[in-house]
Amino acid sequence: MLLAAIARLFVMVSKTPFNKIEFTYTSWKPLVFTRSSRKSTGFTYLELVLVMAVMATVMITAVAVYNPVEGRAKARDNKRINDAFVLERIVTEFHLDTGSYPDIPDTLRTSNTLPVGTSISLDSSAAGWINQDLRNYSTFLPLDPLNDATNHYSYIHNGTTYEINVRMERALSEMANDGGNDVNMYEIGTDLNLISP
Ligand SMILES: [Ca+2]
Ligand SMILES: [Ca+2]
Repeated sequence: MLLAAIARLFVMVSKTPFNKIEFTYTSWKPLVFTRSSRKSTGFTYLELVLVMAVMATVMITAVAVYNPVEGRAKARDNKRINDAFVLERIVTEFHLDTGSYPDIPDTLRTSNTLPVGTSISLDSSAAGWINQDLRNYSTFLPLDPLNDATNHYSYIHNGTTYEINVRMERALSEMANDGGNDVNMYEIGTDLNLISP
């Protein structure tokens, strides 16, 4: 009955000029739409209410499914996970080639801060937020999409192990289940206790 009512409503509206549609309603009796010829369509009040309810539900569902704010945060998190693995590759390949990890040991580096003594740019692989010439491994150093005081990347090593941290906005389970010691960070590396909350 519902689908039939929707079909009848669209057929009637598409074939009849708006100013030619008339309707009458008395109590719970059928609400009758008529053409100018006075031919009854038999469209009832109950059918009209159901059609309006379905349309409202569809609109509410569409808004809930497509949340642009949520979508942008998830896109940023996808970039962060990808960047974390890029950083891991850079650090690992540098270690394989040189036997040491990039930058000086026991010094926390963050992607929103240039190390003292460097004056290029944060994303420079020549001397960026990780103060090491890494141009053989990457054109640029990854930066967090926001790269502010809350959301930025972190890196440290102690000469034998390293850790990389990335803070997500929506990927909470990934941060909590990475085996590290901080549920609010996505942690990768060879020792996830080097950086603590
Ligand atoms: Ca974690
Ligand atoms: Ca950690």
